[in-house]
Amino acid sequence: MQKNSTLGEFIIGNQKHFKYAAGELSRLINSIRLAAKVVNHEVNKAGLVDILGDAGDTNIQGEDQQKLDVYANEIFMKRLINRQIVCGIASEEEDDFVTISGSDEANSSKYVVLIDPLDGSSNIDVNVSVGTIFSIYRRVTKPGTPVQLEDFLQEGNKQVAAGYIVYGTSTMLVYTTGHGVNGFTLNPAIGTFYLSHPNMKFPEDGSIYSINEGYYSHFPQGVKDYLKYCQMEEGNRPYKARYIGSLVSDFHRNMIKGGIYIYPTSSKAPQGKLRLLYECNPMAFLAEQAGGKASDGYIRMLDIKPIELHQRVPFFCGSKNMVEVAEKFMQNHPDDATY
Ligand code: AHM
Ligand code: MG
Repeated sequence: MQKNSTLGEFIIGNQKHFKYAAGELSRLINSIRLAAKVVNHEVNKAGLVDILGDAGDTNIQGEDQQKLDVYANEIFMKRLINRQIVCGIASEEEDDFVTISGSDEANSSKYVVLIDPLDGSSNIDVNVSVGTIFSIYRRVTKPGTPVQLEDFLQEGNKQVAAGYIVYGTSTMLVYTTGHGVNGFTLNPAIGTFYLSHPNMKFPEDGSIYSINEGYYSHFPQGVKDYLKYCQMEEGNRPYKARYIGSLVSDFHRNMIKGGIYIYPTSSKAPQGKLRLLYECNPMAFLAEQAGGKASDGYIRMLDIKPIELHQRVPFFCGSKNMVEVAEKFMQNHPDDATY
């Protein structure tokens, strides 16, 4: 598919890659694309909240102003539910998964979606990029019956598609269906995503490390040792430290420039902070599809068997060689593998 083709054209043009229910998956990705445009519109107006009223206030029509993460959650949920193209959704913003039934189409739908509607939302108030992360699986229970928890608690290696939208200096949708990673940039004037970054690849090596180093004293020894390694004067080191505090943006930059992102366990967050199902697995799938690597420091992220919807895990992700070196430092402390 040539550069400059639209996302709509690309989705249709690549249907042949899917083994089953291709039309259904295409329509699902299309719905995410449409919801992303609505959320993008709202995110871009975020600075005007100071003029028009704070979240939590009542606006001129007497409606409550919403926080953007709540709004984004509603948009994605509503779009997917109304179009009746998935049988279940789990969102970082919801306590439990949502079962979609009603029409024959939803009842027979084969896909479930897991979503973090607005990740890094604490960055919105300060005009820093945020993102949406999504992950799609085929259900494992029988179509036509209500979805079950086991449909969502699948290993990341079972994902059929995953992606993110980064609301940055420009808005991009980046996704994979297991055949490489492609990035599309929104032309806001006409509301169309164009293929701008075909076949994205992590450089095998890099010189950027992204971690919240403020928590250094709380990190496990393997991470502390790796950070000292990053800062040592040797070869292409010391590395640059770059941490936006918005996973999607940090990942996006590292994929383009080469780097590693780490959110480890700490004495403050003994399981880590990031969620396996909504954040780590989709990013890990994208990373691997782009030639990168992702793990919990010890085992491949995509092979971790989830035990609960909102499970947290430590996350090491990025350029292959960098992740492998970080893993070596972790493996010197095997006791930290149980968290
Ligand atoms: P969120 O889902 O509450 O937005 O938290 C996830 C975000 C990531 O985007 C980011 O990398 C991380 O939290 C930053 O956390 P910290 O401020 O602890 O460094
Ligand atoms: Mg999040």
